[in-house]
Amino acid sequence: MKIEAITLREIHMPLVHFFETSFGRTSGRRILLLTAHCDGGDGWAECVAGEDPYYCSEWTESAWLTITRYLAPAVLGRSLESARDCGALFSRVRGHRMAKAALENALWDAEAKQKNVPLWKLLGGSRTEIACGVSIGIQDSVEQLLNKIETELAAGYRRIKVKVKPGWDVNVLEKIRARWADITLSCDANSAYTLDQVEHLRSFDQFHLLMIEQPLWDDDIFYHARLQKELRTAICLDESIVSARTAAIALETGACRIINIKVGRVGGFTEAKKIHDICHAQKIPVWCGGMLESGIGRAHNIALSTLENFSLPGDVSASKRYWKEDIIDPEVQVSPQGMIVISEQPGTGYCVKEDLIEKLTVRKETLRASAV
Ligand code: OSB
Ligand code: MG
Repeated sequence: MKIEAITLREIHMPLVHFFETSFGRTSGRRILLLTAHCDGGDGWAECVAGEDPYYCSEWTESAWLTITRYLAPAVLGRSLESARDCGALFSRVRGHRMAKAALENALWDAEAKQKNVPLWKLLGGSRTEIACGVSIGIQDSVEQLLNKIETELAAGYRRIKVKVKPGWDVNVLEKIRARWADITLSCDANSAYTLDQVEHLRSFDQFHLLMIEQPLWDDDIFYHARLQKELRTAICLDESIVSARTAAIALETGACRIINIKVGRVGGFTEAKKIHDICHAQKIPVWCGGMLESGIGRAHNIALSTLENFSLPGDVSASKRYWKEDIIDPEVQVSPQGMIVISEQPGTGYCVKEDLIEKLTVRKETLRASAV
């Protein structure tokens, strides 16, 4: 697979409904899309970095610069046996995992098309359909949140996750449980608490949640291990797990009992698969997280979710929850049973709507191997 050129572009897409977490509210996305032009055809991927460095240190501009100055030049003009091999070419660049994932995953997409196989099979997946949950942000009122939960349950989603932060947690969970005593429910704090709040976090146990996601600091596995000992509720780590190594440490220290895998956060499919395998060997269930992706990133999340140990419903939901019109065809659809059926087509099974993408593009740059 020879990498002849790379196109990076930024598109703007307004969200159907704002999304609010403990670190802020998003109303529209600035999304980076990367196209790897290879001799066997184009591969596409999305960089999931946010507009601001709040979820993690990467953001749109850092990803753009890291890709154009360091990552693209490391692979341009090269012939790779497989996408898996590009990790070694990036090893000099510390961090910037979302930027790395965009390029590596575009090569996985190109490789699947070149080999004429579905991406999910190339990744080693086996599921023919995947279970879906939803992540519901902080709303303007509890009433509004309850209405949203009602809509998502009616649509068939199999797990409801709500965002929490001090002041929007126990009071909210109480109202949810009063109305739905038995639904599969979890919460995500995006690091909104500290270890001083153990007693408060312990009070979440009464809601028999499936998990509490990332209660403490992103860079602290040790304190999560301490906290997990104090809680009956399983801790799920998101931000803290940035590599197979951090996943191994989290499991060895008992910092969590569930892991959320986001392919962007960990630097690409190769690392995501490693984390999946480590968890599988230790009987720790994983699920696929989301980053408010367009259809291109969403299609990659779907492919990853077919791996065997993705045994809990992911934050992989239908296109229409996010976008008036998605940039892939068909759009991602979720059945009334809360499932996405996996395509047998080569590549992701979703076509990229290049004309629409062109219209949404606000910035574009094509990089080519420098002539010798
Ligand atoms: O913590 O899982 C998170 C969105 C942006 C940043 C972080 C997170 C999220 C979500 C949304 O929870 C998941 C989705 O619906 O894509
Ligand atoms: Mg999370």
